Amino acid sequence: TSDAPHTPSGVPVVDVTATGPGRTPIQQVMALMREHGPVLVRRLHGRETLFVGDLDLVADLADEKRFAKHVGPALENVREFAADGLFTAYNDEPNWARAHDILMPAFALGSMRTYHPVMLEVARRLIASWDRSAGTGQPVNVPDDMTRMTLDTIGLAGFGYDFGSFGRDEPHPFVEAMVRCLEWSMNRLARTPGEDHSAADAAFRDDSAYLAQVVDDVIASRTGTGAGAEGDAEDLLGLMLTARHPVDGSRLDTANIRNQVITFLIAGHETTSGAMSFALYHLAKDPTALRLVQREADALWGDRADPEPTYEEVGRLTHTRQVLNEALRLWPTAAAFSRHALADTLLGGRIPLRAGQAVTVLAPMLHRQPVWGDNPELFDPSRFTPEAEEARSVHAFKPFGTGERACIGRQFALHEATMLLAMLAMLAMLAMLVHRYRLHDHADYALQVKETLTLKPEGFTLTLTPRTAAD
Ligand code: MNH
Repeated sequence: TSDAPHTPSGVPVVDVTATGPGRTPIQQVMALMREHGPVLVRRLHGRETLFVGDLDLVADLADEKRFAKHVGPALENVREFAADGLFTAYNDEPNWARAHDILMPAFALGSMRTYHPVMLEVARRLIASWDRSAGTGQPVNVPDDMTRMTLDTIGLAGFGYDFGSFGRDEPHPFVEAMVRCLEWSMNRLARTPGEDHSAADAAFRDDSAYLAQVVDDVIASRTGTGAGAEGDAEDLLGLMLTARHPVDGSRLDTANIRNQVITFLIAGHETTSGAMSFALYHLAKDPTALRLVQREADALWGDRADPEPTYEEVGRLTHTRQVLNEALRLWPTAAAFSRHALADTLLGGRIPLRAGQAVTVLAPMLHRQPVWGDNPELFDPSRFTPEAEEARSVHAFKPFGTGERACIGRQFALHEATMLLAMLAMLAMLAMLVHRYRLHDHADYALQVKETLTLKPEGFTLTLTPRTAAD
C-alpha cells in the first residue's frame, strides 16, 4: 500500500529533508502515518526517527523491564533551559529520583484539597474577565486566557507567586520568553546543517537567562520575606526548600531547585492550558456534549449566579471529565514521548531494536487507531464511560506518557493522583464556565493547531452572552 522505501524490518522510511518538518512537525508525522501506516521512520538531514502509533507497539514500549524514557533531541534542547529538572532529567541522574521522591507528597490526592481554594480564586479571575467581555461583546482569545489561568494557578499553588496575568493585556513576559524557548527547542530540530543560527541562539540565551531571573525572584520572594520557609512547607517550593529525602535525608541543591521551578512553571501550565482550549473548542462545536456538561453543572449549582464548587463536587463532574479525556484523546497537548530499548530486543515481536535505540510514540495517532472504533475523528465523550474504559486496553490512551517517568507518577495509584492536579483545575473551571455563558462560535472557527512543542488551537476566539432561562 506504500511506495516509500522500507527498512529490512519492513518499516517505511520517509525522507522530509526537502521540505523540512515545517512549523507543525507533529501534524506532519500525523499526515505521514495516515499515508504510510502507524509505524514509520522519518528521515531528516540523514537523522532517522522511528515513530509509532500502533497499539500493540505502544503496549510493548510500556514494558518497564525492556524500555525506559528517552531524552531525545527535543528534550535535549529543553535541557538547555530546564537542565536536570524532573521532566528533562536522565533516568540515572541522581537528582531525578531525589526530586521525584521529595515532591511526590505534593501530588498525592490529599494535596489537591490544599490547592482547591487557589484554583477557585483563579477561576474567578477568568470569570471576571470573561464577564467584562460578555458585557462588551468583545471576543475572548481562548488559548491566551487559558494560559493566563493555568500560569496564575501553578504560580500561586506551587510557589505562592502571583503572575497577575488577568491584569495584563499581553501575556506575562515570562510566558512570551518561555514560548520562544520552546519554539527554539522545536525549530532547532529542523536546522539544515551548516546554516548560521547565532542570532537565534543569542536570543534564546537572553530568554533563558530571563526565565532563570524570574525564577530567582519567585524563590527570593519566599526566602527573603523573613516569614521563614520552614513555616509553609505545604506547596512545591516549600517542599523543595525544606524537605529532606525520605530515605537518605538529602536535600535539593539551589541549582536544581531553580531547574525544578522552571520545569514546573512550564510543565504545570502549558499543556493544561492547551487541553482546556481544545475542550472548549469541542464544546463550542458540539451542542450535545455541551448540554451534558451544562446539565451536570446545573444539577450541582442550580441557578446560583456564583457557584462555589467544593473539592468533593469536582470529583462528581463525570461528564466534564469525559469531555476533557476526549479532548486529550484527539489533541494530546504533549503529543509525543520517547522510549529507548534497555537491551537488544524485538519491538512487538517484529521490529528489531538495538540497546539504546529510541522510539517515539505519537499519541494523536495512537488515539486514532482501530481500537477507538471506525470513526476515530468523531468527538464522543462517551468513549470514556467506565464501561468503555474497562473494555479497552489501558495502553490505548497515553496523554500523560507511561511508567515511572509519566506525568509525575511512579506506580498506578500515585500516577492516578498525579493526573488529578491537572484534571481538578480543569474540571472545576470548565464546569463553572458552561454554567454561566452561552458560547458563540462567532467566527465559525476552523481548527488550526499551533505547535510550540505542545499543541494549541491558534486564534480560537468566542463571544459570550449570559445564559437566560430559555437556554
Ligand atoms: Mn505533565 C511528564 C503530559 C500536566 C508536570 N507530562 C509528562 C509527560 C507527559 C505529560 C506526556 C511524560 C513526558 C515524557 O515521557 O517524556 N502533563 C501532560 C499533560 C498535562 C500535564 C497532557 C495536562 C493536560 N504536568 C502537568 C502538570 C504538571 C506536570 C499540571 C505540574 C504541576 N509532567 C510534569 C512533570 C513531568 C511530566 C514534572 C516529568 C515527570 C518525571 O519525569 O518525573
